[in-house]
Amino acid sequence: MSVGDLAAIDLGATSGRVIVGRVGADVLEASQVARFVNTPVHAGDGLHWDVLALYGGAVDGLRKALRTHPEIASIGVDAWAVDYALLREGRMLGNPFHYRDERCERGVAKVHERMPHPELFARNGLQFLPFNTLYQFAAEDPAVLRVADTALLIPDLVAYWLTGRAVAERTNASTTGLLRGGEWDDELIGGLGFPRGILPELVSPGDRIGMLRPDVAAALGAGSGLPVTAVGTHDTASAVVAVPMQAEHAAYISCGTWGLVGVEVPSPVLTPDALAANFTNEGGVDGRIRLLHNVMGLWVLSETVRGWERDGHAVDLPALLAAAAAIDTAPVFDIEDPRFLPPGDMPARIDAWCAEHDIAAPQTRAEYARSIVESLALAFTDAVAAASRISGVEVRTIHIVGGGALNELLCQRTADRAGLPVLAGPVEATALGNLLVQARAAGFVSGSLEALRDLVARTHAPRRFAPRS
Ligand code: LFR
Repeated sequence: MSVGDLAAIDLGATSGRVIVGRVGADVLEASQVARFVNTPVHAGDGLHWDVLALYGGAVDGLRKALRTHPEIASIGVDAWAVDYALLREGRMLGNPFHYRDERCERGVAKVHERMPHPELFARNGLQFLPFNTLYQFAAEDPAVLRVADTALLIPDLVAYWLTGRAVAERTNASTTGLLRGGEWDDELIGGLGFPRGILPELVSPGDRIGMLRPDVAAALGAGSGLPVTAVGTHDTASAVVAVPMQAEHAAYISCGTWGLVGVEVPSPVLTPDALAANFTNEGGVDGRIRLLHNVMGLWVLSETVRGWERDGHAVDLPALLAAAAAIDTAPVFDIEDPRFLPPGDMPARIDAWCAEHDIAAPQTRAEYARSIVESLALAFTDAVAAASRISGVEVRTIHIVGGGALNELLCQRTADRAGLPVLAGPVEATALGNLLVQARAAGFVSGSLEALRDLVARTHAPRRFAPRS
C-alpha cells in the first residue's frame, strides 16, 4: 500500500480551512494550505452564514493545494451540523440560517405540538437542541419550503457545488432529527408536514459522491477525474474518528466552539436515563453511534473576548489564560444555561446568572476567563460521568481533541475535577478524521476505526494531564 495525498475542506463556526494530508500505513501528516474567516451576517430576516464566501475560500484553497500537491487523489468536506440551504433547480433560495438565530424557538413549539420530545427521541435518538434541523424546517416560511426541490446540509451543499450531485451524508443527516435507523423516517417527515421530496439520497462515509464538474476542475487547475469522497461530513463525526482512544475505556471531548462530550457505542441508547440526561445518538463513521451531549464549548470565552475587542480592548489570549490560571478560585456558573446560546454580552449574562444565584460575580477579565473555564470543566466532568452511567462504559481516560486541547488550563481543570487523566490532542482531529476516511476509501490505509486510531496514536502522541488533588 502506498502513501497518498488528499485534501480536506473543514468548515467551522469561526473559520474554514483547506488542509492537505499525506496518509499511508505509517504516515499521517496534515498541513494547512488556506484559512479563511467565517463571519456570520445579521441581515433582514435573521442571522445567516455567508456560505458563498466560505465556498469561495474553499475553492481558492483547493486551487492552492493542487498547485503544490498535483497528486491529490480525493477531496472530502466536513462542516458543522444541522444547518442547510434550500434550492430549486440548483439555485440557492437565500443564504442558510445560522443555528444561533432565534427563529428556531418558533419551530420547536410547532413540532412539539405534534410530537413531544420523548416521542421524537424514541424515533431519532437525538438530544433536544432548539436548532435541530427539524425545528428549523418547521420555522421556515411554508411558501419557501413548497418552492424548494432540494435541501442540502452545509457540507453536502459544498460537495454539490463541486460535483453537481446532491446527496445527504448519513453522519450529518443524523443531526436533522429526520433519520430512523439510518434511513429517512418517511412517517415522521410526513407527519410533521415536510415535503419528503426535498431530502436527497443518503450516502455513507467512504462512498464516492462524484467527480469534480468539468468547469470546477478547470477553474481549480485539476486534472480530469478528481473525486469528492463522502467522509464523516459532520465535523464531530470526523473528529471522533481521529480520537486516539480505546473506546471501551474512554470518553472524548471534541472541543471547539462546542464541547461534544461522550463515548462511542455500537448501537443507540434510548433509555429513560439517556432521555433525561439529554444525550444524543448521532451517527458515526462505520455505523458507530456517538452517544454524546452538546456542552457549550469555547463559544462563551471567544464571544466574551470578541465583546471586549469590540469595545476597544485588545486581548492576548495566552496571557489572559495564564492570568486566569494564577487565580485561586472563581465563581462557577451553569454554562449550559440557554441564555449563553445566542451571540451577545456574555459578561453581563454571567453577572445576571451570579446575581440570580446569590454569588459574587467575577470582577476582572482574568476572573471572567477563569470562571468560564472552571464552569466548562465542571460541565465536561458532569457530562463524562453521565455518558459513563448511561452507556456502561467504564471511563478511565478522557480525550480532548480540537482547539480545546491547546487550552492547558481547561485540560488540567477537567482532569482535576474528573479525577481522571486527560489526554489532549490532536488539535486537528477533525481534519485528520476527514483525511483518514478518504485515505481508506482510496486504498492508502485499511482496517477498522481501531486501526485508524492506532495510526493517529502512533503519529500524534497526545499530551497527558494527570489529575491533581
Ligand atoms: C460542532 C457541531 C456540533 C453541532 C453544532 C451545530 O461544530 O457540529 O456537533 O451540534 O456544531 O451544528
